[in-house]
Amino acid sequence: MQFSGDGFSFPLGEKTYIMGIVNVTPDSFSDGGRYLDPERAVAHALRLQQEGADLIDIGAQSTRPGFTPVPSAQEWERLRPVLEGLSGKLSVPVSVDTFYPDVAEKALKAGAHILNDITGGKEEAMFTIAARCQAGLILMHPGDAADTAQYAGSRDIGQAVHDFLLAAAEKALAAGVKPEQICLDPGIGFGKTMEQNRALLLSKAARVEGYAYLVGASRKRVTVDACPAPPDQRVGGTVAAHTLAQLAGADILRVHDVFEAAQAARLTDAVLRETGFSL
Ligand code: HH2
Repeated sequence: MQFSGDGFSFPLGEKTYIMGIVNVTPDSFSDGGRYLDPERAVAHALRLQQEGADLIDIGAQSTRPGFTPVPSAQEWERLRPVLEGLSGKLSVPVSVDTFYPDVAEKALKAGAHILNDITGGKEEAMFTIAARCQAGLILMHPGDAADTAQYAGSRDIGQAVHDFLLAAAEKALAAGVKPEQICLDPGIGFGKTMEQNRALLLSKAARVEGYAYLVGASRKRVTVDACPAPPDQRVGGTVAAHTLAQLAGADILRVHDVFEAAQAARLTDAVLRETGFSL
């Protein structure tokens, strides 16, 4: 199995891939304002590649709880100089964190390979664009999905997320996206209780067979809920979250601290492979 599309290919089951985060935003919860300047964002992306990122995710609006959406024109004005600045400089693929079809289309033309849609394909145009451009398509279980509200605790949350993601993948297939272009994501920290977030980290039920699986827990509240710390001091909890996600079958981890995440993921990969351990 692989996660692949035009210009990129990740064989699955061989290693856990590290997606480095570049937030071109003034207000992201953990690093808002640090990389709003395009030159700093470009330099950060190149540094993350050097630290071991297998792909780079560029986002231009914060989606932290209670966020106010940035209009698509403004989102594109933040993304454009960064994508242009990275052109020809990166050897790893780029994904763009957007739920706007017009931004998605422009970003793919400007060199991005993958669309990262945190709404799980609310705008069906995302499917047709991904199909036409043979782009990767990450579909995340969003915070406003009505199906999670009925699960007060952790019980069955994995199944609810699974069912939403399967339906999203099937809509993408119907629009002509190939299975290998699709990557599914349980949306840790999006509209879920702390108990649900914790359960999802180790949930094999949430993962849909036949598709790549991405988990994004980096520096999120779930990593330090029992032991509060500011966002730049959450690497310990983050690495523990990643290890749990690897046990549950994550293929890609979306991370801020690439060096530390890659170091830990390589160890977990090696132990799981050499011992044949599985839950
Ligand atoms: N989490 C965030 C943003 N985009 N995309 C996917 N596929 N999965 C995630 O878990 C995910 C995501 C939120 O984290 P971050 O980008 O660090 O913060 P902010 O939204 O405040 O910019």
